[in-house]
Amino acid sequence: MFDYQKLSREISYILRHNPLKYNLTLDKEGWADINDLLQKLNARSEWNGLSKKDLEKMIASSDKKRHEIQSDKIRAFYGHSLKEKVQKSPCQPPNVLYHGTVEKFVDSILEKGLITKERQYVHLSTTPETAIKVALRRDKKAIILKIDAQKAWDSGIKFYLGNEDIWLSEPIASKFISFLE
Ligand code: HQG
Repeated sequence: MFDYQKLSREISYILRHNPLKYNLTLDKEGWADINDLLQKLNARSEWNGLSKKDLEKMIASSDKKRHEIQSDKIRAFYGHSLKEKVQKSPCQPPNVLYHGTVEKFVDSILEKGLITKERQYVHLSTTPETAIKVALRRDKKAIILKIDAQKAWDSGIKFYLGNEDIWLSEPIASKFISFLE
């Protein structure tokens, strides 16, 4: 039985930051060949015996979708840290997205808009529920902002699909931001 949390971190590292170190090539959309990946991992004693079934279990047992498998390929969702390289193309977002934040940031957000801070992109949620969860990581009281994603996209701000709960974007000017009633 493998430690799937550890495996997930390891695979994120390989696919997001350092595929070359493992002699893996990713295609334009970030996909790596599962058999190549397994071969590299199996060469290490810790992951000896690892199979595709384990990768599937790893994804199923994670609370967040960090990876996806399609037939014989696997890729990591991206956007979590500054170092990550985006391999996907911009993508038109839903009309409205949400951002969960906390009271102490509100004035600054209304002044400067949403900025990326330590990340490569601003994280936006597809539902208010997800935005609330993101905000509650920081404070007991969540502030939920509504983003006019359609207008932001029309104005040239780029959006990228993160996973089914999260979209990523370039900084969002305050004129596209309102409070969720
Ligand atoms: C705030 C988790 C002042 C912003 C979750 C947020 C999420 C500003 C904080 C993902 C600002 C940045 C991302 C401005 C934005 N002035 N504060 N102009 N603009 N902020 O952690 O959105 O754990 O970088 O509101 O699932 O909280 O990484 O972003 O409070 O999707 O897997 O600055 O983190 O995923 O904080 O969370 P973060 P976030 P992982």
